[in-house]
Amino acid sequence: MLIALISDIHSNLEALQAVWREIGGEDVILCMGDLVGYGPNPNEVVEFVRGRMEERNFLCIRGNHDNAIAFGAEWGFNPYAREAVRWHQRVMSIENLEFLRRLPVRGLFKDDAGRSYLMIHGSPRAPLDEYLFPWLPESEFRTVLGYVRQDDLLVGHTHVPMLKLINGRRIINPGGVGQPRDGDWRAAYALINTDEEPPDNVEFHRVEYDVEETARKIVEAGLPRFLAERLFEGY
Ligand SMILES: [Mn+2]
Repeated sequence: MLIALISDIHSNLEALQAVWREIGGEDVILCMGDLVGYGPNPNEVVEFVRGRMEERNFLCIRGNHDNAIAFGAEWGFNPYAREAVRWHQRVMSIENLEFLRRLPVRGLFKDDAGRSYLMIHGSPRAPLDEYLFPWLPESEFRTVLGYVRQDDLLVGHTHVPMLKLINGRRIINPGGVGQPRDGDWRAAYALINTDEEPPDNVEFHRVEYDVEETARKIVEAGLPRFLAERLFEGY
């Protein structure tokens, strides 16, 4: 079984389509939230995901931007993010907002080898808000795993790819599809191959997409220009 991990699409349709061309045929897709926010195509991204969730094995949880846009909970957002939240609330359809409201905060998955996974956008301690950055001390990751009953924890939120291994258990972040922040502008995703032995059966991938087009649409929509510029730098 091949499990594709994606996260933080952020209304970037071009990045999602580029990733989908590589993972669309995998057995399972697990998405760790933030379908929307920042980018220019929230309705298109949500409708793409809704359609695929109906026809195949595709699980998706809620991120802090999905939550902010669906419920108006934007505390702690920077001015650019907040402006994008307001813009999303104006342009998104009722049906798509309702879809965001129904996304669960946590997801569970068990693969065909019996390994179990907890999906959460931020961390078990603050599901929508805490950032598990790769440079945190190992003791933090140990503490976090203390709140998880499953074998592995799958997160998003930082937009930085990460693999932490602690006593045979893993914390995996595939990186950001639609707004990478590790200095590489290309869309990020990861693959778990359950035909191989864990923990070394996860691979991180990058794929180029039409970033010029996404940036053009951000500016055209009247969203902050900074949100277009950062896509080229991957920060
Ligand atoms: Mn995000």
